Amino acid sequence: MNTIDTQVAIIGAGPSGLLLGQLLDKQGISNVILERVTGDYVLGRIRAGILEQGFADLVREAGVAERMDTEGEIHEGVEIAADGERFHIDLKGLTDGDVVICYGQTEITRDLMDARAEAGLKTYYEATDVELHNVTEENPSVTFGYQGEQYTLNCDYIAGCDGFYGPSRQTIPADKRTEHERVYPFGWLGLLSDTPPVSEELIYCKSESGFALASRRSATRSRYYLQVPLTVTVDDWSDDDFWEELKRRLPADAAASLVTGPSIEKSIAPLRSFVCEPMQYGKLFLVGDAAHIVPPTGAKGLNLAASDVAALYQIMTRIYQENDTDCISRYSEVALRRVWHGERFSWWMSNMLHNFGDEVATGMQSETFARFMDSERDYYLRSEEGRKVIARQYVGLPYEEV
Ligand code: RFL
Ligand code: PHB
Repeated sequence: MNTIDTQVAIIGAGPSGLLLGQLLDKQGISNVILERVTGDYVLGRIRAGILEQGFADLVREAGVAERMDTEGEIHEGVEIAADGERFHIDLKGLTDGDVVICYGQTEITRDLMDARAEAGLKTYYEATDVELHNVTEENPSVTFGYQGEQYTLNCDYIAGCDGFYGPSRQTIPADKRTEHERVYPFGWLGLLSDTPPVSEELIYCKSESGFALASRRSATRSRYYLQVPLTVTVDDWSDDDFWEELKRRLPADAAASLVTGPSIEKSIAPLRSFVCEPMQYGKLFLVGDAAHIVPPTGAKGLNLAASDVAALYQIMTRIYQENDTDCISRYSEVALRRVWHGERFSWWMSNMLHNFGDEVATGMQSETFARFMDSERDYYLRSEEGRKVIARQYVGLPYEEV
């Protein structure tokens, strides 16, 4: 058995784990990351594209912002196309000048991985059988297998950054946590292509045949999504089928100028709202998707992971620099307040912009629910105060001090 000592054990080398590790290192707090898959596998997962200001500032604080600040695109607005019209949400004008940055999660992850390697910080990729021990006691530890040998990682604290399916959340006894969940009756089929995007700004589209999103990664790389039933698989959709359906759902003038081409990635993500309460148990802190999932409609998943990281980073800094452990119990409260705002916004945007068909999840007839949502769009998209509410939440609510 090999033994390693560190201050903070981080489980998961997704954006949450990597960003936390980098920030802690800046404060001289030692940390080791355990990751189940290879670095290339992590980089192959095509996910978020929109970063809030708070996230970008945290990446700058971690000293890893150079490429994000040169290659990332500043987006001052987004469009919502619905009911035959295009509505412009002027993010910058409707907030205090706030904007979002369009820069892929893959790129942020790559930048963080490179910085970690450069700083000589340890990540065990392809770690097996990761198990957490003694999380409510003085000396927690994590055991794992690596290249055929067994390891024990002794630590002061554990950050569970291991996504929705990781072991951290399950370590909290079932009678000590409450899980809230809403599974939606559809998923998003995403397609990445090296084609010029159809629009400079993102277009969220509500159409008769379902939701679509026109997003981008750069002037030459597009990312599009279609709402699809849960019964289909990626193999059911050829590239030609995808482009044809996308044209049907985009506003007519955008569809007319759409440039199509071969896909370089295609995948389906189910839509879910999920929150685990509390997010801290003894010496274990849940961070990001390990504690909460949002449907991607509000572009909030990665951004909520970042606000968790910001809160935990403050707590760890206070523990190690000021010997203040009282702040530990504030983590859940502070993180969850912002998480629930993001959950509500993502749920609401999803309700407004998707077709729910015959699903009656709200205790009312599906046609009645659709009418409520028609009215919701009518009010929020046609009035400036409505667009202001959307803009404020889209750019992100402020971070709270712990
Ligand atoms: P991750 O990225 O899932 O990383 C968790 C890591 O933990 C590892 N792991 C383990 N490691 C060791 N031992 C084990 N037993 C382990 N089990 C798991 C996993 O291999 C993985 O590497 O969680 P993290 O770091 O919290 O990051 C969260 C984000 O990835 C997620 O919230 C966003 O991608 C959500 N999301 C979006 N968020 C935004 O803010 N803006 C967006 O525009 C946006 N678009 C999206 C999205 C998510 C999508 N999908 C596919 C779900 C678009 C899509 C389509
Ligand atoms: C993306 O570009 O992948 C993306 C952008 C905005 C969203 C979801 C996904 O709301």
